[in-house]
Amino acid sequence: MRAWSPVAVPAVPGALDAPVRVFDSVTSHLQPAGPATGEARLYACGITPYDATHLGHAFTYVSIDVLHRVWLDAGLSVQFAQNVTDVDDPLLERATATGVNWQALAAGQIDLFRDDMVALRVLPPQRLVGVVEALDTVVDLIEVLRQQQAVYQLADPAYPDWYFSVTRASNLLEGTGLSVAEAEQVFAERGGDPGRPGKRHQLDPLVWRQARPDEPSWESGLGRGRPGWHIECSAIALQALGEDFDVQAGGRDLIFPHHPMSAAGARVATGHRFAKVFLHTGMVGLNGEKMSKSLGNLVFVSRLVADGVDPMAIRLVLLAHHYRTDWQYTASELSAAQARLAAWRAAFSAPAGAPGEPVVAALRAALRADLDSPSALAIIDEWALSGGADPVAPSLVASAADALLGIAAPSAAVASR
Ligand code: 5CA
Ligand code: ZN
Repeated sequence: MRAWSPVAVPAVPGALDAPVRVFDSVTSHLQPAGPATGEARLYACGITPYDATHLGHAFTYVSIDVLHRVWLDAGLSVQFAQNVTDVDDPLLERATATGVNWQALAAGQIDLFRDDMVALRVLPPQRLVGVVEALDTVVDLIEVLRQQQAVYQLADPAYPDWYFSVTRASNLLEGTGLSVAEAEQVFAERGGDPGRPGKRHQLDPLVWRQARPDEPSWESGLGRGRPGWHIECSAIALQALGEDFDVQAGGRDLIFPHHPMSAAGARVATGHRFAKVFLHTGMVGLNGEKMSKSLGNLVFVSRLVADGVDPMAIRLVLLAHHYRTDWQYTASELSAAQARLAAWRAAFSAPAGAPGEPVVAALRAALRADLDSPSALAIIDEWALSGGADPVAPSLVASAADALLGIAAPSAAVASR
């Protein structure tokens, strides 16, 4: 499907000879991410489009966008793919509960998501792939697994669904910190069905669900049905990026079961690693609870923007938190970001400032060391406060803030409000 409009990224003079490192959840260590030269390949787990972009989603995608920008600044090209879970249980449940057509619900929410990503200046993926448009790819991957007897059909006469055999993949729980018993519990909480009779292993994930009355379904060699969740990302990522790509990214709620399950299916099918590094962002909450569609405690990007909040202030709220931390949104976060944005813009439009080169070098160093955006913001704060006589500094630091952090001068639309 169509992604969203491109976002211009200025080139920033100078270079830093340091690898980009991020924290890999599987090894629990900082790891180099992306090659030294050439092309970096990135997959981000996309939205399930049944509720507009909340600040939790925005935090995850802005964090991933910083990695994208840091790679570009390091001279790499970036091949970026993202899925959209445009058919799955929660979407269908919401459509039924609200009496709307599931496709119309998804289409409307995907449009809102695109608008929000543009407002937040998130660089678009080259491939934004919906599950519905990728059905053949998903079925083909399940067929490869079937030839290897890594999937099986349940002996349920009503609904002989297909499952992936997790015992075929080694190290399923590596890096999750979970015992098998704990994993079963988390699996049940996040869409899994550990207790279903007839499964070979309680953690086996559904890969193809036979058609139920009143559910969308498609013909395939596996019977009429629809894909399970994890296998969709295995198939879409492999198709868009190939095996052994650089980074698989998403929120921390995907540490288990989604990412290990997606990786396991892909590994068994291809004999290669899925991704080299698994990056996970912290969870954003409101009033002490994780912000989630099911809890309904959401702050929407589109709502804030409609209320006249500058999207760059929203982006600064998000960047003020390191991508690996869990945090709670409060209104005072927004006022602090608005004050910071005003101070930066004043400094960027001043006739002169303190020398810019050391600022750019420090920004690069902070961001290449595990995407330390809070330090990056502090570096620009300090520069903006210090003042100086260097006439090229304001435009140099402004271009670095734009290229690396995605914080740009007001757009015509925002300025005219
Ligand atoms: N479609 C699947 C991924 S294949 C999915 O998890 N969709 S989602 O709409 O629920 O979430 C989209 C992205 O936002 C995921 O990466 C998820 O981990 C992240 N996310 C969801 N809630 C939060 C939150 N409260 N804080 C931070 N990130 C979140
Ligand atoms: Zn995914």
